[in-house]
Amino acid sequence: MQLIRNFINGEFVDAAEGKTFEKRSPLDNRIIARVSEAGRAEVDAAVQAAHAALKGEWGALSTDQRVDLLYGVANEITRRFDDFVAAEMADTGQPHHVMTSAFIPRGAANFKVFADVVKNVPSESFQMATPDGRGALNYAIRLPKGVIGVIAPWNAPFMLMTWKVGPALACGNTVVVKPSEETPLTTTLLGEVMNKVGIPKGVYNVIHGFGPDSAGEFLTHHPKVDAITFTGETRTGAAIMKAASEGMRDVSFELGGKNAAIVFADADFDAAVDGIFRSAFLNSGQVCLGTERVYVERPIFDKFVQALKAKAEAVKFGRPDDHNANYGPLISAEHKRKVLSYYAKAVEEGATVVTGGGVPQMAGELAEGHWVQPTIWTGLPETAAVVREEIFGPCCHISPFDSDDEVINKANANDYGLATTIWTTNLARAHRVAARVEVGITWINSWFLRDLRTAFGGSKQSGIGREGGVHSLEFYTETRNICVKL
Ligand code: NAD
Ligand code: 6OH
Repeated sequence: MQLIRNFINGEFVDAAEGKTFEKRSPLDNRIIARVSEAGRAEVDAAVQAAHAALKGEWGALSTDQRVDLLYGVANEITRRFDDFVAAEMADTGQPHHVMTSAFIPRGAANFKVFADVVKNVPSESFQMATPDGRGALNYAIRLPKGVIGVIAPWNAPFMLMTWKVGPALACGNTVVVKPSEETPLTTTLLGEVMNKVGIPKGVYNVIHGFGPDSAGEFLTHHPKVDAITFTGETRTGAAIMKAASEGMRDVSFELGGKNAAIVFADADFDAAVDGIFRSAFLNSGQVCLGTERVYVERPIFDKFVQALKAKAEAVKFGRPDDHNANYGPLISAEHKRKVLSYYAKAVEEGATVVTGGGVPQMAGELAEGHWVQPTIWTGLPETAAVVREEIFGPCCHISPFDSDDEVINKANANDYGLATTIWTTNLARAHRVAARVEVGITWINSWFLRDLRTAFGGSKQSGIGREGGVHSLEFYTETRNICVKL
């Protein structure tokens, strides 16, 4: 049985107490690895190593030298592309094409793009007048914040973890990463890449474990962690924020969503159906930016529901490497229970189940996996739990609307505010509506089209702060102003 170790100060290490937990395959619930669970001692060793690296070789590098090393990381991820694809497929059970077209290339891009950003960022300067007429010059320098605690989720593990680690290292910080207990593999594999390309010891550290009373909590409470960046559930974010208040540490949070899609009757119909199919069901609906609420203008409502139903019913469940399959399971038995409890609740609340609502028949050992059907509901009021709460599964509720004001009010009547999509050929209306929807990210006639230089993050309970391009520098560096009397 494969043992997944912690990666501390450039070495793969077991926990001193020898504690391990199991990693099961989402496909068939088989145990595929054991994972060494970091205790307080390992978390402390990782943070101390990260701290020492800041004061050592890493801290002494020029920006150009750091940038070259990060290009090396990106290239080495690309060279070991197949290993990362295999590891991420084993962890998540998601299809091969999702890994190769999106999630793993983004891992490499997350290092390359932020290396480019730090290389090209201008610095601020202001000249000022002084009473003696000679003036003064202010200029700003950016310094790394220090040791960054990175807490990552399981839904797109490699992409979301490197989205934090890339900019953190580009800015000269060091990191201690706690991947989700559900997805330990690619984060650990990245340790091999770091050693291969010569990233100094202690710059990138990985500790495995759970949240409360485990590695996550030990890391977020560690006094030598200077800032915490987290992607995951809003409730977990609240617990981490409390921990960060000890010592006044900064946080950056990408949290949950209950994203609305707005489809106007004049939309390119097929493009809208395709886009919403992807946004509701990609990665088995386990995408924070995914659509769980669809609002369709009344004249095309029935036609739209039928078209989305047909696509949802055409998915082919199967293993990631089965070329006849295109659809994977949920991450865990626990998550399957949660999603199915919402499927039951929708029925209790009086939904019309357009399609799905249960589990597919799987043959052989796959019958033990965490499969659920893509599910579409109609007919619920906005107050229903499945219309208000984040489910994070392959499901959406579709309701009709009659006016811009009505649909904007409905889209905004939610505690979350992560992303929205608007589908119309009337671009003037699209811009007007986009400005009024209370979210951090709006796509018009598309979904998940990502330029990594743009601001990314959520409004309301979907997050704190923005990352992406120069916005990441605001979190991963500290700006100091120097005033020179001339
Ligand atoms: P989660 O909050 O359960 O766990 C995320 C991470 O936090 C895991 O590594 C977990 O071990 C750790 N953790 C849990 N409790 C902790 C604690 N008390 N202290 C420290 N660490 C702790 O989230 P998840 O189930 O892994 O991911 C799904 C959630 O993530 C969904 O809500 C989804 O919307 C959200 N998400 C958001 C974005 C975004 O960009 N906004 C992206 C992906 C996922
Ligand atoms: C959530 O599941 C997806 C988040 C995406 C990003 O953080 C990104 O950078 O594209």
